[in-house]
Amino acid sequence: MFKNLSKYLPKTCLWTFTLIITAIIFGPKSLVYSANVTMAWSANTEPNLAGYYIYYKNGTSGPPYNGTGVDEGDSPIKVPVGYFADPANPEYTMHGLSDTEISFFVLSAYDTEGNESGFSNEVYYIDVPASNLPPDTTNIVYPENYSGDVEVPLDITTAAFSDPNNDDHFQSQWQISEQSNFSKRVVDIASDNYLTTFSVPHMVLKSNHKYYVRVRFFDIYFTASNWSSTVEFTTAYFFVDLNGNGISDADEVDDSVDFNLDGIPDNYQPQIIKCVKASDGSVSIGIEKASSTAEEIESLEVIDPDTISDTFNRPADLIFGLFAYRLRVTNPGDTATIRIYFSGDIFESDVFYKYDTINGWYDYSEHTTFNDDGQSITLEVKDGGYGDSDGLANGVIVDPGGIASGGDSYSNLGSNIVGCFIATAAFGSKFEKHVQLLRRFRDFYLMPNRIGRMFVKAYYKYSPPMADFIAKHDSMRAMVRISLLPIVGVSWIALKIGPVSIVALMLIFISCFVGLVCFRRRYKE
Ligand SMILES: [Ca+2]
Ligand SMILES: [Ca+2]
Ligand SMILES: [Ca+2]
Ligand SMILES: [Ca+2]
Repeated sequence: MFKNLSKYLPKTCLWTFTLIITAIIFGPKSLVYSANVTMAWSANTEPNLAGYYIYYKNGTSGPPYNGTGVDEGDSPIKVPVGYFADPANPEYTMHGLSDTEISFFVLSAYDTEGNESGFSNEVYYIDVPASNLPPDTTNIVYPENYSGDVEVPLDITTAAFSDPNNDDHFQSQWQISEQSNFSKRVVDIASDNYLTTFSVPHMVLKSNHKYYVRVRFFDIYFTASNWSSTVEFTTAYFFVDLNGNGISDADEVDDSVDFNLDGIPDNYQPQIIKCVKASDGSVSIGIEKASSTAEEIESLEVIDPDTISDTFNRPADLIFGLFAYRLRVTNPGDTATIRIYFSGDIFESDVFYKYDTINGWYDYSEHTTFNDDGQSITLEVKDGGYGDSDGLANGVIVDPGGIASGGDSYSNLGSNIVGCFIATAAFGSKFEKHVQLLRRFRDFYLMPNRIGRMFVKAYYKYSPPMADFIAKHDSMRAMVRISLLPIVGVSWIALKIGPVSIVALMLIFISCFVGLVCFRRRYKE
């Protein structure tokens, strides 16, 4: 059985060119103990092409492709172009693949200088036994059929998986549509992560709107069950947008915002740019169309990262939180570019992260440009491809993402340490721009060295009660804000211009901290 998954596989492309290869697989099929597979693909046409790498693995789809055990060698198998009898129609046969597990394959090309392209689409191979039967048809248990007021974000859940051969549950395909016959879908995602619960991607579902959902299960041989019976539901009225600009009326920016610096308030330019602010006012973001294929920014919102239940690979610190938008493109499958402005400094060392249901959290650097203004990035996104989380070339791109501080990881301090408690208490929000600078300073200059980490650890141990105390006293808050300003200033210089004396900075931190402790003691007495 052969199938093209055409799945987007994020991979940092280190090289100046990217090659797309479409691979197909065909027989001969299995021998007695193990399978032989021949792959064929469209040849790469770069003049300095030197060969291909064939990557494989067994079990689950997606990287890392670190398979072993094939007679030709461990993954990746390097095949110089001279190997092929007909380089215009390359074919390659592998011997000794597993005949009980699914094998997945991707290809890359390399040139005469050793540069490697990105991956091709993924293909798979499995030898299906004649006795295999499809899994039993499931049914959706939440939401219930004809239910209204369904809260968003929504997790759809099904009954448990069962299979007449007792096979394992390999994958589920989830479809949501505005039509009862599913002629056009707003979501069509096959996931081996969301098997009996599906977290509908952000921005897919509109407020107070009727939808239809269905699901089918796949066993380990990629044999599909029948579709579940369709469930009709209506979302709650969760989005008040009386002026119809696609931004929650409570989260609109005022007329002073002019991210694109053309002298016209962005609020008067909805055809070009749309802006939103976090509900506490600490962060605002503007999204501007940057290619002719970007037809309309339909909707934009700031979202709480905690509403995404999948935390695997999630960056520890999303400097401006997360935001999501819905972009309509001219034609299904179009590639579009947009420019995103932030209400605070961003740095080249930052990393733009995205989340989608198929790939989870991933580094989006390959399609992100940090602009010279230090306040904006340009993103390239493709309907049904990279940067689109609805899994479909349907003319709409839905896209949650955020800026992660590029500093060192500090997960060894325990989970959820993202705030600078004292600064947060003084400035009112962890996303406030002064607090952001301090968080970055911590990540860049304190976390990478041992003394810095010790200080941060002590700080996180002793500062929460202090922060509580500060937050409750307005005069203290003002005083702390003023006393933090020199530190913020030095942090800014360090981040912007480069490392100054770290020891001196840490001394300032420590002396301010000690000063606060003493002050609090005296204040209490
Ligand atoms: Ca089966
Ligand atoms: Ca509005
Ligand atoms: Ca403007
Ligand atoms: Ca799409």
